[in-house]
Amino acid sequence: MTVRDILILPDKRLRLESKPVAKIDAAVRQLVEDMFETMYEAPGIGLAAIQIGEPKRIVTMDLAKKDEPRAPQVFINPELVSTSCDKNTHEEGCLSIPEYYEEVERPARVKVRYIDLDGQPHETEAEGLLATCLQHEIDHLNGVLFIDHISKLKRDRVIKKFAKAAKLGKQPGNRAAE
Ligand code: GNR
Ligand code: NI
Repeated sequence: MTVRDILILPDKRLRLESKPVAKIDAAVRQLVEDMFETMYEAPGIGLAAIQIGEPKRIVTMDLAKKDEPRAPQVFINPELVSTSCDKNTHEEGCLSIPEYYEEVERPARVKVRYIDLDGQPHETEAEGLLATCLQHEIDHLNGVLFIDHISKLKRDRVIKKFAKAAKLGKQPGNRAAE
């Protein structure tokens, strides 16, 4: 179990299309463990494998509240089967774009197909935070970030801020770096 480094904007690997998992072997189980360790330590409620530099279609998630016991969930090769016409707006953040939050409108409900760590297929309907988070994570597997769903003005502003910080070898959000 290892806490791994999280890729930060403008790391180009965040734009890669992740590859489906063909076989759930020891390496995949190890990667999932690392993803949970990294996600809990960050802390975040979801993580896509590419965020730790592994372009594989694997998502970890835990939507339990702070006072609740952990509720780890793993989605392998998740696919959006269908999305509702009605939308929902939720404030989103991303561990790869630290300390930037913005409202994002997405379908309110989604049907998702995936396989679990035992290789068993599932299809589930999600709404609320789970629907938002699943869409956010599946986007990562396709090289899409939540800032791609906000206005171009806001997106360009945040990309510029992170590009500048990277050039200075610093992280925006860290006030000393600004
Ligand atoms: O920790 C996270 N919080 C969050 C809040 C609203 C919508 C999506 C998310 S996912 C994010 C962790 C992350 O970057 N996952 O890719
Ligand atoms: Ni994210």
